Amino acid sequence: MEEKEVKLFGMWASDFALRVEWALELKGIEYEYVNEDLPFNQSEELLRLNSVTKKIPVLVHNGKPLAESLVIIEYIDDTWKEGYSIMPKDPYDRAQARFWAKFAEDKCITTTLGVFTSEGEAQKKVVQEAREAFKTLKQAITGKEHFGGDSIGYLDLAIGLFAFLMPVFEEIVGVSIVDDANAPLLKAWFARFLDVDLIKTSLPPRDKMYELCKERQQQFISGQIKF
Ligand SMILES: N[C@@H](CCC(=O)N[C@@H](CS)C(=O)NCC(=O)O)C(=O)O
Repeated sequence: MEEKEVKLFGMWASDFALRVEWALELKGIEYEYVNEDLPFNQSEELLRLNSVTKKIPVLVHNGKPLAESLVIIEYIDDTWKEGYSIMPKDPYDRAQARFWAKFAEDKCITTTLGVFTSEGEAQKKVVQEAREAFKTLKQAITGKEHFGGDSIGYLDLAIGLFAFLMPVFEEIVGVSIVDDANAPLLKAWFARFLDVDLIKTSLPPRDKMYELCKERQQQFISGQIKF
């Protein structure tokens, strides 16, 4: 079979890889998908392509590899300029979108994983931090249908992983982080984002995801894997 110009190394349950899949789908780019066996059996090819972090996702375009999901999304938008615009056009809006994406990476992802992998008093503390972080995100969505405006864009792809994963994490841990009392605008956006056709049809089965998340939680807690 002829090798495609674009290849994505991902893993079926990876939220970071899903972000890139969404960007490729929005642009209508054809690509070959390589599903990696994580966390312990990365392929030789992946380790060669991303010898720095050894993580997925890795996008290979015309033989050249690129890592880090948000960097890849910007590259996709810069390279395939026609059709759907993922980044905002205005430089200030673009910078703001990057600011909030960094905030989500630094504050929301870290605290959510903290809740997921801690117990007792330590967990109570990090639950509060996570709730505050998600409450703060409302500034970026107030008055808008999506973070990108009327349609989904860069920031929606960056934050979208929570729309699917947060309820799964909350169910496993038995605490609520994004709810109608704490972050109603964000909770409502979760539903709108998951209702976008492209997103709806790309999500892995919830029960399979639930089982995998439980397994990962034990691996984190026992120190077998780190974030
Ligand atoms: N900041 C990275 C995170 C990527 C990441 O954490 N990937 C995980 C899978 S979801 C991975 O490859 N883990 C394997 C490992 O840590 O060796 C991105 O946005 O691309």
